[in-house]
Amino acid sequence: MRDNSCQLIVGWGEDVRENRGTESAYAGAHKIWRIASGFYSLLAEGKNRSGANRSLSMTREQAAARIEELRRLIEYHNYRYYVLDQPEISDEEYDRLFRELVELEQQFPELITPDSPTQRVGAPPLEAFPEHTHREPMLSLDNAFSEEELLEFDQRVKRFLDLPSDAELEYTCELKIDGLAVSLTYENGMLTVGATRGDGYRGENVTPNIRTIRQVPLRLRAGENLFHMPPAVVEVRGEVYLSYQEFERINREREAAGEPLFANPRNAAAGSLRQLDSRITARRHLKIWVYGVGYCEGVEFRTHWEVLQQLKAWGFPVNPHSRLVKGIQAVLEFCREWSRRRAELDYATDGVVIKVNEIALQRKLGATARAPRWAIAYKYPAEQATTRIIEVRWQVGRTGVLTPVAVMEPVPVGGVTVSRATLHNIDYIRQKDIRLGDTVIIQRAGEVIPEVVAVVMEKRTGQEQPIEPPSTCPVCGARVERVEDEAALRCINLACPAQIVERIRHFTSRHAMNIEGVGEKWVQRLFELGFIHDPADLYYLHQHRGDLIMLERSGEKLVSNILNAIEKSKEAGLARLIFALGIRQVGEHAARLLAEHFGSLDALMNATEEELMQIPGIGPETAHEVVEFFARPENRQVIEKLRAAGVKMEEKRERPAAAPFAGMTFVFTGELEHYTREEAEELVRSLGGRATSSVSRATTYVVAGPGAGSKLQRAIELGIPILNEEQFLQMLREAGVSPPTK
Ligand code: 9MJ
Repeated sequence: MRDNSCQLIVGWGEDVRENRGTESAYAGAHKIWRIASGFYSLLAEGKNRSGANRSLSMTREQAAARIEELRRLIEYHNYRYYVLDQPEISDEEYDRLFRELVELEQQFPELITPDSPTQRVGAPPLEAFPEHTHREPMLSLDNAFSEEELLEFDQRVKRFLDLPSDAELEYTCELKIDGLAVSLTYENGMLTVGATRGDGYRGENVTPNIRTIRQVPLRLRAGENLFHMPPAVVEVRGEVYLSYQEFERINREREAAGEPLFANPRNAAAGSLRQLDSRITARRHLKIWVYGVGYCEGVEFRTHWEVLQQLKAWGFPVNPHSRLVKGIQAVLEFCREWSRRRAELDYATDGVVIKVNEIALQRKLGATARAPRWAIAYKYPAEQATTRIIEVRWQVGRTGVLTPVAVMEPVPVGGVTVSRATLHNIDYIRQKDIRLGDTVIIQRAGEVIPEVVAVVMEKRTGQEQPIEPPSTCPVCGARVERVEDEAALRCINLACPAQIVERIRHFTSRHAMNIEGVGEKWVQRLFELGFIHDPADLYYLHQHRGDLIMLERSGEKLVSNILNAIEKSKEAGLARLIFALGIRQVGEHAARLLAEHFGSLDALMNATEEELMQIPGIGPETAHEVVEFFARPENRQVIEKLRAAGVKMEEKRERPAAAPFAGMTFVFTGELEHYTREEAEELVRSLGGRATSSVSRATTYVVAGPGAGSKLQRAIELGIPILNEEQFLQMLREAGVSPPTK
């Protein structure tokens, strides 16, 4: 791999060069001339003389011109090598150009700019990643787990677009890369930000790490196929990944160094992209495939296929297996082909992404709060393997639920060795008649925990033992109760050490308060040693600094890092704090809705169930759990301890509370052109309103379309305002919802 630049700049000892064979090692001077035609004449000289000698005699202006020339040449050759895989010059020639640039920049450091190829090798470590708000949200994709679900998607799209059910739409099919979604912002053609997806709205600004990915252009190329000048601003979306080869190399090195291994390439890529020290990222050789644009100012695309071609012309790697097809049958063919052929690839894919090609149709289809309606991710069938259950352990979660986990003979499944799988709950065990010692089929799909799916009955020997649920908690010995209407067993002891540890662990976890360095082991240890009893105790750990340093496998630096991370987390923000509290039913999404609606923890703590249920996206169960949680004195006590420690409990509301229809009741009658009645009712609810089927004095508006009958009559009798569809659409627009254009 052409990575010697690292050694040149910081002098690392490790040799990460990979000999790519002689096909690339041909003299390319004449080609450089061609590329640089009209611009430069210094290169030939540079080959005969040392760059250092020459630069000594250069004026600043000459140096600036040469620096610019070298940057363009180096980026061009990076592009040939890393994106096209068609190098034009040998590694030695490339090195010479690079070295010359380094020397010139050393001599004229004021000429170093962020888009210089020398800036790809990693910068000094950051304290933390700044937050980055995406100009356009990075939505996730709905999934299809079977061909039937793909056919349904196709029908749904056509229904929405008012097309006949046998119409053949154009779709793009792209391999679904199993990596990490990122957004790269270019302003006037220059890379300014590289950010992770985060929650879709806000991610982490990991620009120094993104820069280390050689395939990422630091400036957009003005390629031959260029249709447009670089847009003023464009967000380019893609997936960062690690090749299997690189993943294995990293794990071999980690093994040799006695470090824990990464479970799969995706985790390794995530770990690498989230390195605060980008010099470490640079050594991991991340790669990227880009597949779309988010916000884009000044360029209009007609089709998604055109977007992909433009991305290629700008110099990005676009997966060569992407295909434009007509009709859903051709999509199914593509999916079948690649679920067979995925093993040929040197990177992990977990499905196929299918997108409606025409952008005008994409606009008409729009998006739900979660995902676009014009795209779907077809997931390859789960991978399965056979192994034997050796033991069953009952794990106690943070809410006390006991989950049976099968410990099995290790077995590879889809490239990962699996030795544990969930048995879900006791009903599942009974239904499948799973016993200790059974040979079982396990499967794993994507990120979900491996599960036991069936017993291989032919392998039964008669020695297998039934699996019995414990009557007492395996950790604290308290009584175990069956949760009403659920298959779950729960340890009733809120003070159960396993529950406490899990609650604190959840509190510190990445999507919660994100306290780095305080993972499973430390939480367990600090709890066992009596330093922490609840999450708030973390913020008082600094009082025990001396004791902590004296612990085994501890030390000044480690304790400082931990205490700093804890201190920093005080500013994590309200949404994270609400999620971190571990209220049942309140996941990340609900926590964000609550934070945006209430703006402070105090306001949330005083909310009633009715108020909570008014928030679009918050249902009665969640509302109930929230009120229950804050009614408990022990929870309020923890919150007061957090407050006293200075944990931030308020948040500016960046988006208005999304309940513009709060207090309104709608009745729909007759046909609507843009929505089915169910869709319109759902929309009203999502905006905080109510939708009912009969007209009464409590009705705020009746929306009437063609064919309206008795409900319209009743509305007239009662004097209820009647809206036509266009007036309703206008209300939606004012509420920030753009209706599908038909
Ligand atoms: C992946 N993961 O390869 C999308 N993706 O498009 C491709 N993801 C995507 N497209 C819109 N090829 C949202 C996500």
